[in-house]
Amino acid sequence: MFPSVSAPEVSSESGHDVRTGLDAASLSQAVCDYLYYFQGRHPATASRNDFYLATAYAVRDRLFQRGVQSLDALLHRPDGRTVAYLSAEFLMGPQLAANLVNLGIHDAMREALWRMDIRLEDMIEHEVEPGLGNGGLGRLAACYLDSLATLEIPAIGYGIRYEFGIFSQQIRDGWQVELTDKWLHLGYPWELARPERAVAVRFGGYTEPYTDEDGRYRVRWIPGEIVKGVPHDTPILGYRVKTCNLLRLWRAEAVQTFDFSAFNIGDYARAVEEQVTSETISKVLYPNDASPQGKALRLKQQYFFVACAIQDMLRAHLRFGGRPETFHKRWAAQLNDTHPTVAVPELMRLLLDDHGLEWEEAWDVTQKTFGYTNHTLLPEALETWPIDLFGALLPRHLEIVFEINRRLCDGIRRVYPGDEDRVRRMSLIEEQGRRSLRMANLACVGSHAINGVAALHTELLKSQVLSDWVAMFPERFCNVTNGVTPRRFVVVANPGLSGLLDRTTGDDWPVHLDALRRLEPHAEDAEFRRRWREVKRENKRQLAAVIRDRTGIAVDPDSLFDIQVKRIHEYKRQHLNVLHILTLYRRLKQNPDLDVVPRTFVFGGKAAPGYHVAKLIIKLITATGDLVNDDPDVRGRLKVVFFPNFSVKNGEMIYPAADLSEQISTAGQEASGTGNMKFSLNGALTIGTLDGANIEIRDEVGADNFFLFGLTADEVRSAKAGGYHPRGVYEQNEELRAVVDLIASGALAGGDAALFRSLVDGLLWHDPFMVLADYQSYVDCQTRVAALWRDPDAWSRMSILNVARMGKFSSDRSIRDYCERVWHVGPLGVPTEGAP
Ligand code: HBZ
Repeated sequence: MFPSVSAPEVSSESGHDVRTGLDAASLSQAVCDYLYYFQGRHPATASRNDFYLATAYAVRDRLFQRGVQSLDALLHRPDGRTVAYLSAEFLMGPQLAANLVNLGIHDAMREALWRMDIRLEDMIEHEVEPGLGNGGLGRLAACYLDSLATLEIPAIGYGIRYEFGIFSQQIRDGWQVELTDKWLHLGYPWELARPERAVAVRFGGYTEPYTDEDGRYRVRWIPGEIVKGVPHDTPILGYRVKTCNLLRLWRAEAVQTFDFSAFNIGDYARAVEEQVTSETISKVLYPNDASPQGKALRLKQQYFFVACAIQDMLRAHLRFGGRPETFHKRWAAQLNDTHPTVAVPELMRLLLDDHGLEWEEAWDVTQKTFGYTNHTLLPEALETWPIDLFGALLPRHLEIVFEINRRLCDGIRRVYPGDEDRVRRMSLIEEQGRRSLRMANLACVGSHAINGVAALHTELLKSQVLSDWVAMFPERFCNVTNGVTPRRFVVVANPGLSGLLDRTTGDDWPVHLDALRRLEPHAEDAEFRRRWREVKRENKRQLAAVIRDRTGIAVDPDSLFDIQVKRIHEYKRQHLNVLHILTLYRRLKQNPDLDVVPRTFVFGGKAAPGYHVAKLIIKLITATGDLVNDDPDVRGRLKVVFFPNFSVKNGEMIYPAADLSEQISTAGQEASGTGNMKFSLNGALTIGTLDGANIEIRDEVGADNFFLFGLTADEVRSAKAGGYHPRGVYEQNEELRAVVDLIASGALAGGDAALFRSLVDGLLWHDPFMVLADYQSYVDCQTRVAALWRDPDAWSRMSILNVARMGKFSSDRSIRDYCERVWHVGPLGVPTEGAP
């Protein structure tokens, strides 16, 4: 253990504490010092980026100060567990504003910069976010880091420092175009590279048996390739607490074991080639959010960061006096989906081969260490790796996997004698077709806890995808409904609403979200409702200005902002939303004097670059906008906007401006959704199906305050089992038929009837996501939405009640659930009941 030493006293000539002071004078001095002495710039000639970097560095000092103190506190309490959140994605969003809020120095920094004639808002606007994730799963990891720190749970997020994150999306001629995301090009000030903590990661080669000095049979792995993992640390400060955790992302670097001068030119080139190959591992995030590609590089990425993480954890454990067999008493590791699941055989390998544990003991440690969170029921999204590919890259791991599987299958046969079908289903190896390793099964067998991310999702996991596992290991299963951080998604994103909430309920709601219940009586106060609407109106005005700027489309802030932002996917049914828009459009064409509620439909989200139907849906949306927006019969009453490049930063502008939140996935498909929570927390009403966390949101806010439509998950199943004929639905519904025919006619595609043909045929003949089946129910529900909108007081009342009743959906509650049900940890590592 380290002796406790006090932090260094640092002050500038002016007497302000430039490294740690939180007052405006100290901050101003700190920013200035960074400009001069770190960046070599004079304030008079410094660019906006120079100021941004200097501001960020000044904030980062204050974070690391707390980070060092947090580590020190941890070292003095070596008996508790630290959470390791293993995730291939962390979608952190911009850091400046969130860190200022968490430090409680937003106003002080504004004042500090103002003294230098700089606007804090410009700095915040200038920031480029690291898009190191695809969507919900990556953003959830970021919300959980925020909550872990806020709840003062020691934790590290482990992942990959992709050089290029999720592509940046442009819309050209109505189509998505992908551009490389160069988030590092102006420098990323929030991280600190730690080259001295680099670790080696091995790939390929072969294994050989040997007998150790005690005469025991052992295996050694002779790798074919070694790559260096260099950690880059970003401090994660909790809200108004001292705890500052870490996000540790690994960058792949070549190991330079060559003396280049000794090589001839040809070999030099080959050595450089090797360097390029090694460094490719952390180059780019795979932009698929559902169907895994089965590419060798992706498996390399997964093993790369997991091997770095487990080595890092084991190193810390041993350094502070732990023994390999007590690893699980120090670390609780969570597998964020199956992507990090190779951690299971990796920990086994280290314990068996490097530390000489017996199988049973190593297995016990491993199972007690890991928990597995499943995020999807989509069968095509369940990861498998061809055995030959896996074995070529990780030969020792494959042997360990086979042994895990042998024991698993023996166990199944003992419990279910003669049930070979069950053995086949639960086996880690898929024997049909190309033999492959089922990562979800590996995650299940290697974890003591398995959870889904919303109540319905966990139920469906238990009754469908993982039913065999529930039968054999029922005690492993639990639900942890997702949550979102109210700090980023309300305090930072919606200052207008935050101020009103502070004044009305007190200012503890960001950490005790249930306190928003105190709003309920104010729903009956007409003056309060007026102020509520004013906040929303201002947010809409701001979004309208941004929409104009980015798309050229003028939208009316007084219209109903009806918004769907999320990844583009058939199961999320953006095209159902389009069918409704075209229904309204047709009604207006037939009767231009029809009294319709003016609406602005906003869409945003990325399509996986290889997912053609999703890209066609984007084109359908933009084509609908082209048709509707300037039609004189519409008279500006309907506007359709595709907001390009949806990201955390753009989300922070969009959620606060929404009146209506579209959560319209086919029931049984969306594991949870978290956008649904972000919208509702910002006062949008939800139109949604009984899917994912929508169900729980509706339970909380009350059925009267939620626009429900559509088939239930059970009804979807039986409709499909009974032979669903979308063509019949089309034929029997005149308005639906007209709308589908409109799309098929080519009227949205400059007369090109072929453009949307595949989409239309898909709906008419297959419609796996029941778009046509839910159409009428959706349109009817939208009619109820419009009727309510005409009564602003009734709408505001519902909006207030939605916010008031969202307490459950704070990620703080989710993290408390994980601590209790999965990790058995408490603040500062104090064990809770059930700890191993
Ligand atoms: O995880 C999402 C679910 O679709 C959503 O319902 C849930 O709320 C959220 C958090 O639990 N899943 C994803 O975002 N999945 C991915 O992004 C993904 C990324 C790479 C993959 C597979 C899935 O290979």
